[in-house]
Amino acid sequence: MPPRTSPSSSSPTDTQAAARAITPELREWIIAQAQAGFAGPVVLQSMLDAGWSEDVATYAMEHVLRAHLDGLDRARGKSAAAPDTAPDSAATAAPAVPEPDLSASPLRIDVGDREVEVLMAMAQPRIVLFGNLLSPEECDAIVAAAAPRLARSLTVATRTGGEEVNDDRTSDGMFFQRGENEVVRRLEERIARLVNWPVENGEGLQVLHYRPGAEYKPHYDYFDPKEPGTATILRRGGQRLATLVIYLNEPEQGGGTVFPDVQLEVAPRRGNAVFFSYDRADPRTGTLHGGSPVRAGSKWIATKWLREREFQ
Ligand code: PD2
Ligand code: ZN
Repeated sequence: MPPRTSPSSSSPTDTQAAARAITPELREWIIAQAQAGFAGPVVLQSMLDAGWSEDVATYAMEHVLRAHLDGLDRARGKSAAAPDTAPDSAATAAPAVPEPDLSASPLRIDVGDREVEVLMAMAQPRIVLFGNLLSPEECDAIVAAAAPRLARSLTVATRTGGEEVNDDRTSDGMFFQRGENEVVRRLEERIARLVNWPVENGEGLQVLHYRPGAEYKPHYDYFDPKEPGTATILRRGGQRLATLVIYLNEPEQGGGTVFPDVQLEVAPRRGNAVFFSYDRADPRTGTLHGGSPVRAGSKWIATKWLREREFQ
């Protein structure tokens, strides 16, 4: 039998509730049924018999199986757009998105030259809070290298594929080239090991500086497929799949990173980082997030966005 429903997920009022109903337990059960050779309608009927609403069951089946198949395609080095009929080697399935290995509920993850702490993990949306990603000295070194190069932040303009000043984002910012200096290179290698995603698929590290009053209003980090400029943007490495926001200092007040869909606020602690992933460009991922206004002091962060393919 499939895992049982929770009262809130058996009759959702929207697709976000449906997305939240996909627990790791349910995901594993659906994949196991598919691997055992049960046809979709049979699996669906088992879920309905166990009390799942039709909406949630259909959504969960589509979502879980698509993400699983994308993972298999990636593991075989193929694009999801060009599937083949090779037999499933499910045991070697790679996740479809960057993902830390938390299967053994580790308190720490060895990233080669450092032990990163796992402070909090949420399944849906996928959000993981890490501690000790950077030392205080490394944070200071990144700020010092970025400070002389700051300019008013631009955001990618999906209408045109270019960049524009955006009133929703009142910070100053800059981008490092990937591997531009020793500390950036070290950080990029750590991130690659932490979330099991190639360094080459990462955009250059972005550094942002928020003064008192500055904020980044809630937004999604993926590129909206409905916007005309998105096709141009996607030529450089495909969609964004995950974000890591790294705190380089501590504002005196304010400046948390908020996830309004799940009413979560992450405190900006120096050296810590919040990771979140989104397996499709859709609000149903629940990854709406923003930077709250800085009330006192200032805030420095570095953001790493991870793409589907090599980012050139
Ligand atoms: O500064 C933040 O907390 C923040 C919030 C939302 C950064 C970003 N998004 C980003 O860089 O995308
Ligand atoms: Zn963002």
